[in-house]
Amino acid sequence: YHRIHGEVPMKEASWGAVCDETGKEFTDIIYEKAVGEGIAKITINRPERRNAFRPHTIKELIRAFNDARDDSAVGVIILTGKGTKAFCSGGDQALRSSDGYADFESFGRLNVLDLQVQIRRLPKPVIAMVAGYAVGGGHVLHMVCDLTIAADNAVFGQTGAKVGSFDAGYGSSIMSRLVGPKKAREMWFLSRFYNAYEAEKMGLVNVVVPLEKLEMETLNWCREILRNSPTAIRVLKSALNAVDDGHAGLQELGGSATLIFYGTEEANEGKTAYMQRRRPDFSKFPRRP
Ligand code: S0N
Repeated sequence: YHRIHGEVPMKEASWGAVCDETGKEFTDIIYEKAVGEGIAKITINRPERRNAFRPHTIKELIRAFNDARDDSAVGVIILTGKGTKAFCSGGDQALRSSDGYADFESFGRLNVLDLQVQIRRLPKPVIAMVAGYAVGGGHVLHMVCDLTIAADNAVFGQTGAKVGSFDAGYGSSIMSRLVGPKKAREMWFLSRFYNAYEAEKMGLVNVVVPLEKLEMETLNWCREILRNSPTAIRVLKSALNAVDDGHAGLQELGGSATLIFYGTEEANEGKTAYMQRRRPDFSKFPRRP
């Protein structure tokens, strides 16, 4: 039979809070998993700063994403911001120094770049759930996610040229892929903000929904994904990124191929023969056209 879009029943999730790996509570993020469902939700929790991130925020995000990656019960991850005013407003400008962003440590960092790579390579879909502003480094974060569900109050834009910074990595190359090279230049050179519907038209977001339906709609997308083959999705994610990510993209895609190959009798024959100190017999395995 043919399953049609929207068949997944609409229901709220029951969220359970997750601590960090040492049992301590996170300070700059909220990390939750939906009870009985394969959904993790990571929320940047600095609403008084429009969810701007400091190095510590990024460290916590990286730990939460690591946990979600390693938890085989999790199949899809939501990244969002606390409250309705902002998804994320980028790097905390109050902490910007001459060598990056510095909080407790005496040296600066741009560790958000590590987080971007982590999201990109994570073999599970990451969905940005955006209410309010997704600007600056916060805009780049939603772009590196696999899908973006936007509330009708969402606002998108890059501020780099205005505040004296730029993301010449994924922030430029992925944007150009998403909206095309001319529009990408417009976004970066003019530092304009775009509303949710303009962003949808530009190809920056998948869908725009009323603010009050944002989480429900995002959960629905998660549940639809979770009905599908995790291996197919894993390989598709790495395949969709492979060309743009060059050697690293191919390595990710190749890793998935190896993982799948390990599950075959043919691969097992090689390992078993080694362990039994005999010559492997691959003669029975087909040399497919
Ligand atoms: C988001 C905006 C548009 C919201 O405006 P609104 O609603 O009028 O609120 P405000 O009154 O402006 O803000 C409320 C409070 O929040 C503070 N705040 C907001 N954003 C930030 C921020 N990014 N850093 C620090 N504080 C922030 C306000 O100061 C205010 O506080 P109070 O109440 O105490 O006055 C508007 O707020 C806005 O435009 N924000 C700034 C957006 C911005 O320019 N972000 C930085 C852009 N750059 C990056 O993100 C760089 C990212 C990065 O790490 C990087 C990556 C790769 C390569 C290089 C870099 C690099 O750093 O250079």
